[in-house]
Amino acid sequence: MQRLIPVLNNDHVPLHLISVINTLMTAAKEISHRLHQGSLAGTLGSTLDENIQGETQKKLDVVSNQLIKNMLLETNLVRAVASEEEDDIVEGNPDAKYLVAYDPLDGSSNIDVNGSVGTIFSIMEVPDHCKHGKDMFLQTGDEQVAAGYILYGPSSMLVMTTGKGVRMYTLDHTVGEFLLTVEQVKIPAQTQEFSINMANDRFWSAPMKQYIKDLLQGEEGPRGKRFNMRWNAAMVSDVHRVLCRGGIFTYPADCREADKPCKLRLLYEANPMSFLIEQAGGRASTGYERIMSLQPTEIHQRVAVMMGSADEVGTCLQYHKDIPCQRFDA
Ligand code: AFP
Repeated sequence: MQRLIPVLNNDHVPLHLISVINTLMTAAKEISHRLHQGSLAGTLGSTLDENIQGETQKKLDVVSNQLIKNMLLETNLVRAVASEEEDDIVEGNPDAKYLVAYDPLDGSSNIDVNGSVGTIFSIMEVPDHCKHGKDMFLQTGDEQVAAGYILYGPSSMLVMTTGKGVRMYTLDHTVGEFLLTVEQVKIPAQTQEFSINMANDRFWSAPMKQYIKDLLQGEEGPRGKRFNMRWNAAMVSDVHRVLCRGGIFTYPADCREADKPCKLRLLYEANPMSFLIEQAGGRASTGYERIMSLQPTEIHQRVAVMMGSADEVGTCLQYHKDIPCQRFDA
């Protein structure tokens, strides 16, 4: 089986970008090891701190964030990093060309119950028009040069793209290498599986309520077929399933908190996942706009997400076209 670096070399990925990706993999191997140690590593549980998102930080959130940040900045190939766990960007080599936005441990509320979690990353280049500060990161998802995630499940898997399709690699712990295990990921256009947190039903907009209501009516309803539901409470894990066998993953806007209608973050969750989904033949939308076309206005901004099997996402978007409503997120 092919190792990661020869595959990237064959794709003519620039050497410095390969080095940045390889550094992320080194950090991921350490995170994978600590996670699989569980409570033996002494890093389960929460800290007494909250991150900028207002979420209690798990010890492994902090450990993973520090690992990735320090290893990336030590390469001297990274101009700056933006992390879910950092209030502001952290500057690196002023002459470097790569920017890395990442969620060090997505799904971290699953850690203490031994659930799947993952690291999500998005890599961009420093734009010609802006060489300093957080505005460097305010680029559309279409500007990403690489994106992916490491899913720490029963096996640790890297799923990534550099714009030439999506490949999956499995970590071989005996040799400490990510080996190519899926050469080309293609999402089926149709599906009978949806992924949403149903507990929020009463807070959704009218189009979303109707879309889900019709799914739940199965064969007798307007969709004319039965659907199944999955919700792992970790975007990495739910999107991985969609990439493996199709489906629609959605975290729509809702009216629970007027000042926070959306949950998922654009720069280091929605954009990298959208890059993967589109490269694998799927679609990724807010319900009204294509996610990778959005112009970010701040590094931790949140966005509504509907992504996966192209035809099913299209059906969901048709409900948003046909049913008028006052958007929570606009
Ligand atoms: P945590 O990292 O705080 O566990 O949040 C995970 C997440 O951002 C995303 O990965 C999940 O899809 C989503 O939140 C789960 O949200 P709910 O807990 O509201 O279902």
